Amino acid sequence: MTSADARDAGDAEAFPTVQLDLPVPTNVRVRTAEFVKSSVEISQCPKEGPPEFAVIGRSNVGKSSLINMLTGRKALAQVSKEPGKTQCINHFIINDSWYLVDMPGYGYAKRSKDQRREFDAFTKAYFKQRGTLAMVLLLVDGSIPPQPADLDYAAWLASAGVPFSIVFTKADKKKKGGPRALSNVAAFKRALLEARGFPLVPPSVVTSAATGDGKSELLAFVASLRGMWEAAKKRR
Ligand SMILES: Nc1nc2c(ncn2[C@@H]2O[C@H](COP(=O)(O)OP(=O)(O)OP(=O)(O)O)[C@@H](O)[C@H]2O)c(=O)[nH]1
Ligand SMILES: [Mg+2]
Repeated sequence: MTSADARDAGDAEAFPTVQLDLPVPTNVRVRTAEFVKSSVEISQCPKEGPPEFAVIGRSNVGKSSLINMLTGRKALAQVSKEPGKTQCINHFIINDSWYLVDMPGYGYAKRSKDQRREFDAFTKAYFKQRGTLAMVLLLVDGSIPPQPADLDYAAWLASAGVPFSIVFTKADKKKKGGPRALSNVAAFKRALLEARGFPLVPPSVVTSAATGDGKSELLAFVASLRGMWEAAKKRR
């Protein structure tokens, strides 16, 4: 363990974190993953049914890459060095029983203001209206210091009552900000608590689409949430 890792581990324990009472995960493994459809309007999205896990985050943060990493498919979701690649809500069905949903990123400077507003309104409406949305995975680049746009998005999700967890991406990349800077992951959590007034830090996983780090942890987390979803459905 490097000293930075040790500091991360120490900090991780120090943050008050939302504790979910999750069932033991079953059906963790991805056996099949298929593209279902792209939608530019909520009315075009597949009929509500299976639980959905939607991936959101700044343009270029690695949303599509994460979906490919989780499903073990190189090009299921389209990845690009150019930001703004994903322009629709894309549903992928996993094991014929749950959805991974790829979303257009926010904060892409080259889009016009109107276009940005349109994408933003569309994804936010989806988060508020979709009855089968189990969890939003908010992706945050772990290789750079906390960005206001990501903190703003987390604050919006919380204020709108949308359940979300944080997936830190690009853990393989060298951290920017100098050796004495707080680790980016810890700094982001601290900013949520201190600058944005969160009482607790949402659940989080550190990942790399390049190395596969965090893959089994995130799949197990999602499987537990599906277990919780199924149990809640039986009670309804
Ligand atoms: N080193 C490294 N690069 C990554 C990782 N994840 C994504 N990338 C790179 O980051 C760039 C953007 O990845 P995408 O998956 O297309 O990002 P996105 O969030 O879907 O972007 P938009 O669809 O434009 O919103 C690509 O060049 C990826 O190869 C990672 O974990 N590590
Ligand atoms: Mg994308």
